[in-house]
Amino acid sequence: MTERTFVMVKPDGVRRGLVGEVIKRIEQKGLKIVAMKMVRLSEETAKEHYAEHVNKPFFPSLVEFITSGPVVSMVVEGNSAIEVMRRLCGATNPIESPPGTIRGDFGLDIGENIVHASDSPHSAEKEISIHFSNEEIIDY
Ligand SMILES: Nc1nc2c(ncn2[C@@H]2O[C@H](COP(=O)(O)OP(=O)(O)OP(=O)(O)O)[C@@H](O)[C@H]2O)c(=O)[nH]1
Ligand SMILES: [Mg+2]
Repeated sequence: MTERTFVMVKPDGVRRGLVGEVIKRIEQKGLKIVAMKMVRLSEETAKEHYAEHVNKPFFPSLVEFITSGPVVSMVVEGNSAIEVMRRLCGATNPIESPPGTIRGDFGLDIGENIVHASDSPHSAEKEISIHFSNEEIIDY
């Protein structure tokens, strides 16, 4: 089933020059990027994006990190795009993420794991609407 998901290269990924690497893997897989922009998230947007984690001990550092520099935000479309993007990213903790995944190949730190992808259809819809207006998403 064709789905859309929200993907973001996090500030560590941008700082390390991994934007192209992430985009390459998305394209190689056959998924389609239908919206993309570089932005620096406001604290408000960051808190909305990670609202599910508001009571976790790592929430303040998570918000501080995700607002620490520019991110590259995307809407990615394709067959089972939500599950496929999660598989391309790998496990939350890069130490447990197998080689071949983005986090497995490039990360070592759970707090700086390079990339975000929505974890469910519900999250995808919510996150796309937080980060993009309808006009920014291109049908092609
Ligand atoms: N320091 C710390 N950070 C955590 C921990 N669990 C999650 N995080 C961070 O919080 C982010 C969001 O957590 P989750 O939504 O559970 O993980 P995820 O869906 O794989 O990652 P995202 O794509 O960023 O949402 C993760 O990407 C981590 O950077 C933890 O136990 N300790
Ligand atoms: Mg998550």
